[in-house]
Amino acid sequence: MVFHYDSSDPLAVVTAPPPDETPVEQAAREEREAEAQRISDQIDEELRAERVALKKQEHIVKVLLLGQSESGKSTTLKNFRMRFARNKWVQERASWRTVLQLNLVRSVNAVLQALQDAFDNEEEEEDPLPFTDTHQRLRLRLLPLRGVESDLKRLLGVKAEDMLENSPQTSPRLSPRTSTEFYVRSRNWRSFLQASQINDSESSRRPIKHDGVSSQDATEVISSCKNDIIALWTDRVVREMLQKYRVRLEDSASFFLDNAERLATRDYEPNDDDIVRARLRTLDIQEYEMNVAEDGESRTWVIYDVGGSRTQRNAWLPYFDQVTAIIFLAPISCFDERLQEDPRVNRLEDSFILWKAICSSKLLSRTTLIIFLNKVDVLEYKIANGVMVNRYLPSYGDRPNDTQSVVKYLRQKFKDTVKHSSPEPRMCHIYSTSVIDTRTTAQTLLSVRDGIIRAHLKKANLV
Ligand SMILES: Nc1nc2c(ncn2[C@@H]2O[C@H](COP(=O)(O)OP(=O)(O)OP(=O)(O)O)[C@@H](O)[C@H]2O)c(=O)[nH]1
Ligand SMILES: [Mg+2]
Repeated sequence: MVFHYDSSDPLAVVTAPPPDETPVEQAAREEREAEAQRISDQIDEELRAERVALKKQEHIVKVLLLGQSESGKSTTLKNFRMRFARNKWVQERASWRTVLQLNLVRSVNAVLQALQDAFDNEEEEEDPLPFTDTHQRLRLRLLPLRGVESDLKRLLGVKAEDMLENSPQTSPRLSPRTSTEFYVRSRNWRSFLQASQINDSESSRRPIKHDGVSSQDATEVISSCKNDIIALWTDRVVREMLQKYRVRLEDSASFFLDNAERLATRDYEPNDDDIVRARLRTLDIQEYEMNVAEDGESRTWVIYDVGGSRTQRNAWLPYFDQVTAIIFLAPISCFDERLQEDPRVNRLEDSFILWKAICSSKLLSRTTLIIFLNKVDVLEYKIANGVMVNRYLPSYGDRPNDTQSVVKYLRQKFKDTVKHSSPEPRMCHIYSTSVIDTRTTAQTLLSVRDGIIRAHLKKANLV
């Protein structure tokens, strides 16, 4: 660009070329000016792109799943993916096989450990359980599953030192649970499996080999133990033993054991109901992007799944910024349970403390809040088995000891917390859920989607 001197513009004199400029100087000046213009255009272009990106960001719906450990966050994420990212979900289905085999084997080993401890204890009992040689034989025949548990963990990327830390505890009388939870870095396990897999289009069905361990060998051992697993789990004395010692197995252990006939076969392929039961503790923050359609329009949703145990909660804060909605998972069946990481704390109380902190956060004052009163099926089971809620929750008083009344009571408590702790008045959507029930959860998620979108659009219009 060349500047022309215009005496009518007082500023033109400042930018005008010197009157005695030589042709060489003029060429150099014009080159400098062209370069300056190029840089200026580039900056404009970058700013424009940034604005477009920001605009796009505004359209992205960000959902954060929060709640204590084992509340059902990852299970809710699975339901989201199953409903809104179906193709990818179906592609990944087979890769859950190793995780489900591990869940089954861990459940069997937990029962075996309790059995061994009971054998030792019963010797001193006045009225011992009627154990027979069959029980000893079953225990011996199922011993190889210990090795299979380590092998499957290794296939999923668990390191040797972590296995030691996560080995079963010994005394059912002293510990409410027969085994502490194992973990794999859940973001990595699938890539770890795939890296160990033979590469071809049918890879998910091919045997996996890693470090001298083969998934085929593990599957062989599991299927050869199938009848013994079923015999152990359906044995009357073993059931009595579990009750007598109040052995608390992991939430889905009975599901895996009830389904051993199907899970412990050579050609086992997981279905959706199995996968929502599969347990892998989340240790880091997982981010899943999916396209969610509503009224013919598709929008990008990013769902963040966090680890819920106390040591993981510091990592939540950075995600509070810019989040559209929070789905808080409160397992209402856990009124008689304690936190695994701090056995002094009742799990329901921990959920209320967390919920109060979320409601009172100024950073989240404009975030849509949704709460899932989860594990209603477990609550129902406990009540059907005679557990009295007011024994653990004195404030429940003499209200009826039935599921509906407990849900109603707790729903009101969570609602009251929103009202009393939020910095400004706000709505909160409350659902009672059992997120292992994929059909009913799919309906809930549609309602959740509509609620989030409505609030999102309303907020966008107000800005
Ligand atoms: N019966 C029953 N089991 C459930 C329900 N929701 C979750 N589970 C089971 O509870 C276990 C824990 O669920 P997760 O979704 O892994 O829990 P989480 O909140 O992600 O836990 P962390 O990753 O440790 O923070 C899994 O075995 C689930 O299948 C429910 O509504 N009913
Ligand atoms: Mg999780």
